[in-house]
Amino acid sequence: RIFIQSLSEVTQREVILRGWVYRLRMLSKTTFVILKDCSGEAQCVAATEVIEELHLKTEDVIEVRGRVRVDERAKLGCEVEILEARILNRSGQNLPFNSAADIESVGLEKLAEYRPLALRNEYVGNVFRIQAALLKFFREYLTDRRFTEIITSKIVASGTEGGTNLFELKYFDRIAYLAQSPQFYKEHAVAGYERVFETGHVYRAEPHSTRRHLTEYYSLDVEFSFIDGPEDVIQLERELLAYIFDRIEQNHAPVLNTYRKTPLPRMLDVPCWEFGECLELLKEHFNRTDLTDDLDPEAERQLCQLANERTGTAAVFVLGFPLLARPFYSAPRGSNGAASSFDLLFEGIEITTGGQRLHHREDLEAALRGRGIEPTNFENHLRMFDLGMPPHGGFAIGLERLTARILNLPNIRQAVLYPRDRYRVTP
Ligand code: AMO
Repeated sequence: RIFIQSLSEVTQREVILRGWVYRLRMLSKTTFVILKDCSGEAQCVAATEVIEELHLKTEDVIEVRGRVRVDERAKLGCEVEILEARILNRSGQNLPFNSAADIESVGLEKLAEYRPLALRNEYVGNVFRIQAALLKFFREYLTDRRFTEIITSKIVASGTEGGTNLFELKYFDRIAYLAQSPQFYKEHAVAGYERVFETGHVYRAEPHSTRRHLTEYYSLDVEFSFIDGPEDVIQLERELLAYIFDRIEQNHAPVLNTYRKTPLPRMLDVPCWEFGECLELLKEHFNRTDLTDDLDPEAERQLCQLANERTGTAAVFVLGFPLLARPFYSAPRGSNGAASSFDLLFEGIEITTGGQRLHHREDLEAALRGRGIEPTNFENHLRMFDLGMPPHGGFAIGLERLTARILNLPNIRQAVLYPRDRYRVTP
């Protein structure tokens, strides 16, 4: 058996191909079968009566024995003359759509409901190929810089991010929670390894169905020690994303260009604006007087628009959010109530939160008390800060949000194989 991608290397030879019938074009004498495997699409040709006898239809799984012959008109520069075709499995009758269909008309619901069929479609399938590449380059960059990959538990005893969006889990005779993020574990791990990263699912009980929220998403977490301030963390993220985007452009340009018209942002040039400065810009340019301690989705879009006008890149780091609006582990920035905590706004939406963390146990205890939380409730976390905790910081990127922005997908669900939201737990 040979993959379709290699057909042009074996012209005049007999080959065996296996795949799906992607398109069928029946003329009176000849039928063109566009066969698809994991490497591409090939034009196969047979007498129409042979195909009729087989009752072949699109989406059937077949094996073809054939001879490869040069044909300039075919996409690959060659086609396969079918000598024998065998059905490995028939697809069902009346499928809800055809994998070669114009996918825009199909709708998100059906695409998720009939995933295997959707994945055979170029436009849908390539989203997850690019997503896999993002993950690969994320791992590659960090591993090459002495970051150790860690894998931590998603069944936990407390929330890490504050707020009420925790999923409760009946855990034998007690209550546990699904992890909102690996925040505590990655902080513990930097006291052992100095530099760590983790990729994995995390859970947020988001009751609202929006285009940017999932209840289960994939978090790309980074944490490292011996930083001097949040700027070091921001710079690492610039360099990491610059590396990932370079690799995507080098290796996947033709696919990328089918989704976006503009090149990927030059991440090394992304500016960093103070939160207070952002509020003033929003007031001046968009008459926004309603914001105090956080940005809303509209403000994120507006700041990206301003960044684009000023720097040619629709991305900006916003640093110095009000301390009390950020989780208790955030380090302060100066003495005016700001946090050493930032967001990265990217083409209209927040894709990252990060910052410098508190690393002295007393400061963490005070931060908890300041939020009305009794530190003893977090003793299992706090005791790790007695074991030699260096100054550290890090960030987390939501993989689906990053994928959706890069590929210009309006809804985050288009960047998840099996989306989970308030109303969906199947398939
Ligand atoms: P935060 O809660 O801001 O920070 O999450 C980090 C990033 O995760 C993504 N994200 C989501 N994606 C899809 N659906 C959701 N419901 C959702 N919630 C968040 C976003 C966001 O920027 N521990 C910190 C990170 C850190 O400081 O290292 C944290 O979890 O892209």
